[in-house]
Amino acid sequence: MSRLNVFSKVSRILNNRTNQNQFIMKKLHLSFILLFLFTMTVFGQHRYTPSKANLANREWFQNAKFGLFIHWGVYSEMAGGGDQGIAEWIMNQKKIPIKEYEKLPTFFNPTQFDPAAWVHMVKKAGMKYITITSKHHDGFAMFDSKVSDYDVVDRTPYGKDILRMLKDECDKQGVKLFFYYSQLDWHNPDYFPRGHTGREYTGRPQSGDWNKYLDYMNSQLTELLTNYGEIGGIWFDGMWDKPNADWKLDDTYALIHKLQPGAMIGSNHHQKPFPGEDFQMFERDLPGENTMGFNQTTTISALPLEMCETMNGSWGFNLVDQHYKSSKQLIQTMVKAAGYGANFLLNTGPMPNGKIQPENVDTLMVIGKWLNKYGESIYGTRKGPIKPLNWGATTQKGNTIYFHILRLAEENLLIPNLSPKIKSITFFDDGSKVKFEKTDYGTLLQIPYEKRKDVDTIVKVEI
Ligand code: FHN
Repeated sequence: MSRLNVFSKVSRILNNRTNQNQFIMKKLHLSFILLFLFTMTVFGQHRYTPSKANLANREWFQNAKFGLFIHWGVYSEMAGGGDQGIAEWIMNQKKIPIKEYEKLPTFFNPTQFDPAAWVHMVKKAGMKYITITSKHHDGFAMFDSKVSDYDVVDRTPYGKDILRMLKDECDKQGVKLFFYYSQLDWHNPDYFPRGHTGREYTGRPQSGDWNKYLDYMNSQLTELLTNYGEIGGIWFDGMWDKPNADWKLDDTYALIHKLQPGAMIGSNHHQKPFPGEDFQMFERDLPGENTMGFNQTTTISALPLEMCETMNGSWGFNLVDQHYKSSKQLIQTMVKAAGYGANFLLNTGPMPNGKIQPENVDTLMVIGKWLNKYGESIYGTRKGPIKPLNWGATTQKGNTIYFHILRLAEENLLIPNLSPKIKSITFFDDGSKVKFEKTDYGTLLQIPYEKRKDVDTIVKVEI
């Protein structure tokens, strides 16, 4: 072999090696980038560590168990427009252009709004917190916003900050206040590109600046988190209108947690919780269920849970919807929710004069009376050892398990054998002993018909 040949062979081998090395290096480089991106994503997802105050609030929230949801806005004046539908959606349902809808605030004058009476009612109902709409999908703020004049102070003859009035009263009477905030907005032109709702009929130009909208939203949230003292948290809704948009949740959530580290964030996006959220909610369904078609996920996370429910079929005040759920039905739903460890957020839509519908007040008072007697089996509990079933649910506090028997055709209830061992079983109402027997199939409890309560027969099991 000539020298030249040897040289070119060696150089070919070396070249190949270099190419191979370069290839390996490139591969390594790419893997590195991918690893970095992956770590960033994962790290990003986990970088939120709830503050001590936040964890304490989560604990408080889980103990509280029962709250009032309030859907109040200028839509209440239309009272559902004679339809059975969801009254707060009237702008979208009836395709009312912004120009016309803006007339509603000009005669919104709830002179009979008495926040002290509202909060008093809440306490009598056994509720521990309120979640009120600060802005619903129509974009109208029920507080004094400085970044927009489309609010209750600037646009209505009433001219007072509803949220401030309510917050002051909540503080006086020791009730926590959460703010519902709709990310979806049918009024702001920068909510663009539009989502599934609030489209052409609104009369907005076919242009807008999405980032400007997010700034607007974050500014309003800043107002809510700085001007009203300590709040329970923010209850988001509306992301489902534009599920694929870049909501920059990390920024918004970080802002909220920076302004009030204790404030809890929840979002009704109907999916499993996103990083940065502090509780998970279920709309008109028990956790994991999907009878209404909202809950896209059956995931029940380890976060505190909440189920929200209407008293009739509407959130906002609806004049013609008389399909009220009975207090029995609502108590039983609350009990089942508690059996999942979830809070029950029961809604009312106040009337345009500022009063709460008497039908709703009556129902709340019945629930309050029930809780007054049986609250021990709900407040401060966590889900019990047996998942809610047709017959009822279980809740637990320390070594006490509460069996809530809601419907049971037979006089016996077979439950799995519990560990640690059962020490005693008594009826909640009169403390009398419940006869029980351990079998190979489980423990058989005797629940005679004469001991039954109409709403909930509670049996206390000590382990
Ligand atoms: O569209 C809203 C509706 O008006 C109401 O506010 C409920 C409450 O959970 N959430 C949305 C529907 O998912």
